[in-house]
Amino acid sequence: MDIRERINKLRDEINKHNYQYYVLDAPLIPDVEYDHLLRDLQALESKHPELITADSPTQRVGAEPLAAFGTIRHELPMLSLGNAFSEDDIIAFHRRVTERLNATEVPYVAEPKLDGLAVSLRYENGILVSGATRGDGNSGEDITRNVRTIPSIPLRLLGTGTPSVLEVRGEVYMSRSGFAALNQRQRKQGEKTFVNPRNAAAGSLRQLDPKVTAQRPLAIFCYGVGVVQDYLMPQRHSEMLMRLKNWGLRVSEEYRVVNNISECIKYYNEIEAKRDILDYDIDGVVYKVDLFQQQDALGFVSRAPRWAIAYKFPAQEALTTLQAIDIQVGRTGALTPVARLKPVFVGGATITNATLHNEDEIQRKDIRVGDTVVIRRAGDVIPEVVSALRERRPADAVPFEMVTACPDCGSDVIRNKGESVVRCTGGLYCPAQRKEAIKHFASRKALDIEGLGDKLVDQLVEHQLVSNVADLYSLNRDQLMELERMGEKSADNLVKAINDSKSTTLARFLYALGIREVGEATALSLARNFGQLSTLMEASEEALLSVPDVGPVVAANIRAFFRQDHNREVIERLENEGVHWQDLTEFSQQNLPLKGKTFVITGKLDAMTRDEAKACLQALGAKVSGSVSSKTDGLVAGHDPGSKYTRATSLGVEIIDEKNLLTILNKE
Ligand code: 5U1
Repeated sequence: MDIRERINKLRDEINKHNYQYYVLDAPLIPDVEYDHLLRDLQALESKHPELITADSPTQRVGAEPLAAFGTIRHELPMLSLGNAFSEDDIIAFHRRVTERLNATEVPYVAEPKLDGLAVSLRYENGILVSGATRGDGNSGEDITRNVRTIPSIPLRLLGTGTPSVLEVRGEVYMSRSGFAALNQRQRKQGEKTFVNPRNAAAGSLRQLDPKVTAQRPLAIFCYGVGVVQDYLMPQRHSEMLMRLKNWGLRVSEEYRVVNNISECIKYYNEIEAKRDILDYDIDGVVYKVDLFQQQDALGFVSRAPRWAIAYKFPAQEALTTLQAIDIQVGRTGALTPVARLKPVFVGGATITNATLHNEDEIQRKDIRVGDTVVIRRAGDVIPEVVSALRERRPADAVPFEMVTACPDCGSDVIRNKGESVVRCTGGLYCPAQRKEAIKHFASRKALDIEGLGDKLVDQLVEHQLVSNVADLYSLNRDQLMELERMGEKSADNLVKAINDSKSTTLARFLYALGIREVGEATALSLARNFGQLSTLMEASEEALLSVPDVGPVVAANIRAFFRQDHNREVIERLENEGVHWQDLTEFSQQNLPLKGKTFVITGKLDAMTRDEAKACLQALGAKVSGSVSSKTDGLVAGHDPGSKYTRATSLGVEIIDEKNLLTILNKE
């Protein structure tokens, strides 16, 4: 047998044992023998490095740590699940399903709902090529190098006849026993311990150094598929689970086909009763319509399938004393009242803080400092204060009053009509918002400072080199070179990029200020309508309301922002540093390029929502109408345009596809 054959044979042998051990939980050989096989393979590969392949079982851990995760777009979105909290919710779900399908009996697959992190794995011709977090459902972080270290994730699928492309969806988690061992190890080494298995799994999966991930006891349960190419799909989800298992992917042993509501409820009760003896955390069960054909017929509502639901276990609750209410300023300026609690153990963790959501909730629940309160913790959700026990209220309990100034920077706070959130208005100045404000300011659609990424902003703020956006313009190469991973050339490039950003447009500058709800389109509208920053800064509410895309809330946000001396000082400094743009006064409303034109928008656009497209067109002076008539100048048509498209073509109205729209809007 030649070397290549010996290597391949060893790899097949090791892959088989991985499968037996990690997927079937039925090892065929003792650990020492397995180690022996692995060492033999390592020895052969080190003698013949030219024969090493990425899917070899020796190649789980990559070499160098990454500086940051890249992004992976999910070819099919990763969906989220609707929640049910009672039998009635499940009955209602079943009714919706049967009514839509016009069927009396619908088989479901019931599965435990793991309390871990959703991931998507992509196999091409049977080889693992990438792994991504769920992210926002459309794209997530590229964690390929980390998922490769997880022993129950095969680097190569077993068997032949696998799809040319297979996206597998599943949950990465840490077993309870693994979690306990990890924390013990962390304690011994004087390192920080983790609060619960979910946090530990999340922290481990999001390590930039895959060697760290490799040392963490992570595992996966696969529960579905995304894109599948060149493969005859089975008719049922339950069959697909079997196929995943046969390909070497780990699938929960606990899934079951259930045929009616009473079987669904029975399954829930059985799993709940088993919950404490499982070696992993679950927070409920999931029901999925078994037949793919029926799933397709049911479709989706927004991001959640109509054919599946999570029936969550009741949250865990405990009693404790509310010692104080602090105000926390979030990265975006939202002020959240946070309960400081007498430490209490609930749902597997000691809780000292819990959210009180907002001032209305506190008033509605009549919660006072000194009260005995009920704390609830559900899965990965931040613990919350549910209620106060009035009968235990001490005479000196203190009612809550919301602050009128930001506790971090002293700026005024604002609460918009119809909103429950109170926000700090010192966006450019407030320390709590510092990092976010700078990241936003430097982002591509704002001042577009190439090379000034999130990590660098974190460092600049942490090294106290930058405390607001104006400080960026006095940075020099020597200061930058003190930062991690910053060489001479990168420092020079960044200084140049910062300098180049000084020449901008008023619209970009306004967007860069990060005024609440002033997105790109609104900023463009404001720039076109006011032409000059100074006019906008002094604009009355009435003047602001006359701008397309500006309603009372946006107007109030703009006025509150420019009212803060702190913000005005930063703007003045930016102008003194040389940030400039062309005066747009000549673009005042009469000269807007689409003045007098009427458009209708239909179908789904990729680059923006229909509302954003509408605002952008309005900013250029166009009218946007809801229906097509002979007076319509153009129909902007995205995907699946529907009847407006038919009507427009029959009336001879010009059809504008998304590419043309972007050209019109000058966004290409
Ligand atoms: N077991 C299981 N967990 N889980 C989570 N199945 C499952 N399916 C999911 C999610 C988010 O989503 C699909 C139904 C789309």
